[in-house]
Amino acid sequence: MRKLILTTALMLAATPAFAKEYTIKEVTNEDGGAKPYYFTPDKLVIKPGDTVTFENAQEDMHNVMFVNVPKAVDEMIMSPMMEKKGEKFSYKFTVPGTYQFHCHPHEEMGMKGTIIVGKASKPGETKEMGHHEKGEKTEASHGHDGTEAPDHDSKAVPTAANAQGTGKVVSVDAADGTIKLEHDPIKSLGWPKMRMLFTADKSVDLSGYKQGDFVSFTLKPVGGDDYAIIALKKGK
Ligand SMILES: [Cu+2]
Repeated sequence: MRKLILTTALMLAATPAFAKEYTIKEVTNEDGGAKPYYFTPDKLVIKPGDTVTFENAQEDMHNVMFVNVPKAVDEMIMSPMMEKKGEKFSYKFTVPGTYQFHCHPHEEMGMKGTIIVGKASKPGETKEMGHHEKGEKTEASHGHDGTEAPDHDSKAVPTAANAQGTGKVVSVDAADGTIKLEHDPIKSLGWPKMRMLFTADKSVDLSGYKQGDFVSFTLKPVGGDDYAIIALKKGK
């Protein structure tokens, strides 16, 4: 009997008495500037059992993807795309360690953050989560029949099919085969209006384009999260 009581006491001690709830906001700074998109706070230290809620601070597109997590985490932690002010995504953290996350549409603009649960992970104790896998898989299975694996999560994951877009030319480097565009939102990829540098396929002639031109274009996934322009024409 005494043994049983002791076991119960140990179990109680291991369970956090008061799990806390935290909020991280996803912010678009309308004025642009050096930090147009960010999470706030972008660093958080919590205890196992605590819950973090990500909340969209305005009408804009953001999401949350955990890209590097403790090895014992066996699921992809990822929110659907959020578009409306006040939209939320919550996750309860139970595995201790260091978690790194980003907003997929704004990753390249530095929209990312870190959550430490209990104790920071040492080097080698975390793993990359494969949110790139989907694109690579589709790329690998890019057969002549054009069939794609069924998409059970099309709301949450940007699709890896070709995508159409429109936008305005910011700059062109025809010799380098790159073009910077301020593109309009691309719904099928979950991308908001953004400035992005694209590589153009060799078949695309960039020499006739200049700053300020309105363009329509087709993007093709080329592995990971990268897309190349495979067709380009003037006008929207
Ligand atoms: Cu974002």
